[in-house]
Amino acid sequence: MGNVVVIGSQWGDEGKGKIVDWLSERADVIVRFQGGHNAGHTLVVDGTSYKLSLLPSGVVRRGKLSVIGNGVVFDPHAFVAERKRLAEQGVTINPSSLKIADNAALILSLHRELDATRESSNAGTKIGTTGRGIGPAYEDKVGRRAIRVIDLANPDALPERIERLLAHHNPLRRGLGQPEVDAQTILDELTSVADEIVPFMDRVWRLLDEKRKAGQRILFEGAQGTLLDIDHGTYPFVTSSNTVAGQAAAGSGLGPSSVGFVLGITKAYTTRVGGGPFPSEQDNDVGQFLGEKGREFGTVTGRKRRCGWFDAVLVRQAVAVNGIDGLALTKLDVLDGLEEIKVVVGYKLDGETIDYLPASLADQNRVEPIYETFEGWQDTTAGARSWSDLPAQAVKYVRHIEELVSAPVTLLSTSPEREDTILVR
Ligand code: 2SA
Ligand code: MG
Repeated sequence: MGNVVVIGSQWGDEGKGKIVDWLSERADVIVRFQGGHNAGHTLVVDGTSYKLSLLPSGVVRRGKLSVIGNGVVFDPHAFVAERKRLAEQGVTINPSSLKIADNAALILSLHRELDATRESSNAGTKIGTTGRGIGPAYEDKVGRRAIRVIDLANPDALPERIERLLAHHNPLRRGLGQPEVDAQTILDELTSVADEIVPFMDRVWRLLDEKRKAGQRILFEGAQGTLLDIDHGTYPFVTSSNTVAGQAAAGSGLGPSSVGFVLGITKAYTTRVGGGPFPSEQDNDVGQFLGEKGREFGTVTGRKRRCGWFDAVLVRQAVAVNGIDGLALTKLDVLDGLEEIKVVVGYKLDGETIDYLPASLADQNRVEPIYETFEGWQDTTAGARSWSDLPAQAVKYVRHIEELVSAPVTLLSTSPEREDTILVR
């Protein structure tokens, strides 16, 4: 195995956790390159279940180097809490096993507050965020006023950075009817945690370059999914980072030629959390069936996910924008026992057939899915460990998905257990 980037090809929650864990066993370095503690992975290693939201999956394995890249928005207090939680489970994370990019932007309490205020007010568009302050932190980064990891190592320069930040935030808070924040509060928030962060800080771009030259295998661990990408997703119902494979390079400081194989994780049906368009959503018995059988609740927030049929239009678009080399198809077993299974093969918009997701939100809400109907299978696929264990109809379904989205299925996951993974090619 060379380097691999794992990305979600739908709206997140495709089952990246299990696949990343499977691959991390075979990698030397595991890198997160976007998002923050809005991600959610449950890893089951030797019977113990670990819940991660900010840390790369490599932290639960000995001898792996984990890296938080510059593209991540880093909440220092969430880091301390997650590290403590893992320590209670016997997993120690120290500065030799984890590196945090010195040029990553921080998430502060004021970002979380702004996220919450916006989501609870009726004024703006309710996105249904995870409430972690992700969006506001990225806004400050792009607005060139963020406080970054490196600033924690230079406490003398902090007051000036904070003044600059508050010159933006306090007027904004006043406008939203929120009390102003004073500089000392932010300073205390940062200085109280600096000692627990600074030892992990590193020039990640250089470190990764060295690892690359040494022939080490690097796994890039994406969070969320392509349709939540700030540019390519269902804007404005998206997260605030680029979630596509190209971001693995920009968000880590390793050039694109080293990113390697692009593995798109794809669920055999579709889910999304939060608001926004979802053409194949089944707000009915079918959606209920998928949600219950697939246990579709968020890892971190416990939110119930909306469910619908597989949408080949969306995944085909994800294959193109990510340059997906192969798909890992997950949760096929959730479809076991259905009389018939539907797949979106195109959309109707104003009487015309289209084969893409239109860029405008209004059109995304208006498209009518064109379905193809498959005969289901009554035998179980759960726990299948080879292609020949699968019912003929299930094989047909997988083969047809490959054709519709123009990408081969390279991995097939048939249960949450790590061993229940079929390597197709
Ligand atoms: P945010 O908080 O600004 O990133 O939210 C913006 C949109 O992005 C969606 N989003 C997610 N959707 C599914 N899963 C996510 N991660 C966790 C998980 C979350 C959880 O993997 O289980 O525990 O629910 C995730 N993170 C962001 C969010 O729903 C908004 O639509
Ligand atoms: Mg998830």
